[in-house]
Amino acid sequence: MNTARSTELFAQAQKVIPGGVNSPVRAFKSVGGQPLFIKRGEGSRVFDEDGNSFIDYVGSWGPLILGHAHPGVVEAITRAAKDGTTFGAPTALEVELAEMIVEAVPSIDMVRLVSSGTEALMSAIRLARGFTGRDKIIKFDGCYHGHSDGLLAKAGSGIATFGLPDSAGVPASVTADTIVLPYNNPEAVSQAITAMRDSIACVVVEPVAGNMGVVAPKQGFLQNLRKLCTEHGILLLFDEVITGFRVAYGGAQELYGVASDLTTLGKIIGGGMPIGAYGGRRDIMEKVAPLGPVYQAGTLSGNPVAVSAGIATLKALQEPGLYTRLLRKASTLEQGLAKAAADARVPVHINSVGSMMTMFFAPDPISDYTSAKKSDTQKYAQFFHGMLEHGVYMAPSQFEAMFVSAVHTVEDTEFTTSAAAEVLSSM
Ligand code: KE4
Repeated sequence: MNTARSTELFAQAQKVIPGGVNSPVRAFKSVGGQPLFIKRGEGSRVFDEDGNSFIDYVGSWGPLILGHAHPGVVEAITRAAKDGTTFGAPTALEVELAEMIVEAVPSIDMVRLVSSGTEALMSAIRLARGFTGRDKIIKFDGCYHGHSDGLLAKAGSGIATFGLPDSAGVPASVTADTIVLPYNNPEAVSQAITAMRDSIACVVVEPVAGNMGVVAPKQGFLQNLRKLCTEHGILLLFDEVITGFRVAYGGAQELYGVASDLTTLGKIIGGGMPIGAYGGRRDIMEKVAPLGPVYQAGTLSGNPVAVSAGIATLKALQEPGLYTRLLRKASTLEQGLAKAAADARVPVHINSVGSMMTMFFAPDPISDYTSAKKSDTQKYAQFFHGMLEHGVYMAPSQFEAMFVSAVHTVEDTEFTTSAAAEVLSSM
């Protein structure tokens, strides 16, 4: 595959951008090789600077449930931009998107729009602390909630001990209030809450984990979190930046029938433009400035261009039967990949929820970060590059989700599974 132009651009990029990328995972560090510079996308495909074409399952890490350059979304962006890109003043459009979100997620009475998922989580955590007057938070190992200091924490020595910085530059004093527990482990949560009693402001969780690879909540895990939080006056914060409008129109809350007190959103609600949101119970959201004492602000929060892209996206997602078709497509792909691996006798476990999935190169089922880390990342890297050579762009990391969009075709699925059969049998 000719990648001369990407190679040239990567050399150029590394001179002026750290690692040559504006977000680490794009650098292909965990799969080796050099990143491809993408020139354009259309539907289920991306085209790189050297003219190579790929069926895309990264989907920009989640936003592109309608595929690349969806005509309705592009038209909405163009129309909005022609009227001005941002005013720093309220607009009717952001009210329309807020109303659509409130209508889609019953637990959200009010919502504040921001410009990234990180900003949404950072703000929601501050709000949970401001509302409860408590400082500690619980997060789960392997879950990622953006890069604000308090959430870049790894597990401490034991249950209910304080978290340790998971990045240089994060003070230990900040992660001391972050407790990191194993995902899908109700006992650990009960122990931590009993030990820390009424000093915990919130439990933040990806209701379907996407950042250790896809890991679904075990039966009762989310319901147990709901019960414990209610009993102890702890706010339950569902980070639905990935799952929101992905696993169902109402997100994981609709899929699993568990309502959180606060929810964060991003990705899909911006239709590919920069956006984030946090929302929840009215009595909690009324603590947010200028109404209440919890400060949060943003120059481009709710800007008309991103909001218009989001509105167009959510309107398209309301098409009857869309999620059913999406699930059927994803299931067909999953079965095809699993069969290809079985025929090639390569041990894999595929975890999927709706149209998000991960193919773990591991002999045993994956239900938390400890088991996910047992995956053979070398094998995954080999698979990734083999698929790339065959014109299929998978996630450049074993520990990420891949996404099927509403515009992936049957031919895409067949092409992908036959490519996988060839690559896996050569491994
Ligand atoms: P952003 O700040 O990247 O918009 O959102 C942070 C975030 C919050 N919560 C969840 C569950 C997320 O998955 C993310 C961001 N996801 C990563 C990859 N899974 C985005 C890709 C990247 O970091 O480049």
